[in-house]
Amino acid sequence: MAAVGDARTRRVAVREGAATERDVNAVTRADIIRHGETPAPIDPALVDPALVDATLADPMLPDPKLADPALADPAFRADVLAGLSGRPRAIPARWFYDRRGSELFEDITRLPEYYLTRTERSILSAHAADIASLTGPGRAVVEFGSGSSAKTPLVLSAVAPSAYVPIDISGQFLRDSVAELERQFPNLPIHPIEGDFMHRLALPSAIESKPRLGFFPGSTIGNMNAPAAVDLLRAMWETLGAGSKLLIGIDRIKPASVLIPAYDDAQGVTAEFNLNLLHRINRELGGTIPVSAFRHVARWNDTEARIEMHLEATRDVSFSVDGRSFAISKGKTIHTENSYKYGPRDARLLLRSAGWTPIGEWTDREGLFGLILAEARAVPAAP
Ligand code: SAH
Ligand code: AVI
Repeated sequence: MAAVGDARTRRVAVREGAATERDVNAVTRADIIRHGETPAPIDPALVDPALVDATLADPMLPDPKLADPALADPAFRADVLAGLSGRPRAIPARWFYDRRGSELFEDITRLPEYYLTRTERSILSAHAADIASLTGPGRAVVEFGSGSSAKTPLVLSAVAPSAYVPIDISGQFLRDSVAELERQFPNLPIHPIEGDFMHRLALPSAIESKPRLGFFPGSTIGNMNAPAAVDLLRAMWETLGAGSKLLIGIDRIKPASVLIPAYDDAQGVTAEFNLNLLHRINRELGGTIPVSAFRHVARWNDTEARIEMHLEATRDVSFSVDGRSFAISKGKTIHTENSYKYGPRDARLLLRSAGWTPIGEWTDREGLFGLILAEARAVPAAP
């Protein structure tokens, strides 16, 4: 999937799959109108209604897709049905990020216990000049899982980019953050891509000839296990190309007494973020899950060096999703997220395993969080 268009006529393509002309033209009228333009005629033959993501629709209009499970994202349905049928029960964390989930994640980033965001931001601010001197000007910045793009201005202001390509699965949130960045950087061409970065994504042709800087902040890499993380970093290498650079934020291993509260905060925002997945299943897949019969659980798994989030049934429950029946006994859980933490050497090894050579590294005074700049190099054979 891909997005094309210059800063004036931006189009956000939708859903996973190849970057076909058909995908690229699957835009919503709401998208065009919101950018203050006369709606361009869309060739109906090129628009597959099943490809138009509900998150792109005007939030003021009732969204028929959300009311009809038959129109729900097939990948979401498949992951949920497989995840509830499998043992242990598990649903991929990327499905947290509907509109509400993205908003709740933003609330998490402001929690006193969630040290990651403010620490990474402070590292970026303190070392912006070093980062800029190692990257050089004129690069197209490609951000993976851009979310609200809250940290992006720090990077864009420092590295004098030639273009910005934010990639995120949460379409409406992506569009809102692009609108905000357009106000802050009116002369910067921005080419958003709504899509799953775990799948191969074609970059906009407008940045074809430009050197690239990948930006992958927030320790989102930690939400993948090691094989998936290496696959993704390799795919980024292929997508961005030899000579590209990657600025990546990776959270570090630290005592459970710091980690657990970061994922189980006193105000219950992380619990709401986790439970929102069940609400999303009910909303989009016609589920009948009794959400109040589940509680949020955050555990530190020291052997795996990861925080695990689960939803635990507080009583025996039975429900249906998309017409299929499920039962979960009291005390059993649905595993909803892993957040892997890395020591500094582990993080560098992870990058090297995927062909990225670290060329700069920064941390905060307490060593809570690591920011690494790496270069896509052909790796020489062993000695
Ligand atoms: N980069 C931001 C947001 C991190 S939250 C920060 O540092 O604060 C993780 C973001 O990645 C969310 O915006 C979510 O929608 C997006 N995301 C998660 N899985 C994704 C996937 N598989 N493909 C694309 N975006 C994804
Ligand atoms: C996006 N990701 C890096 C967050 C994390 O810390 O693993 C998601 C999150 N889950 C609970 N709180 C925040």
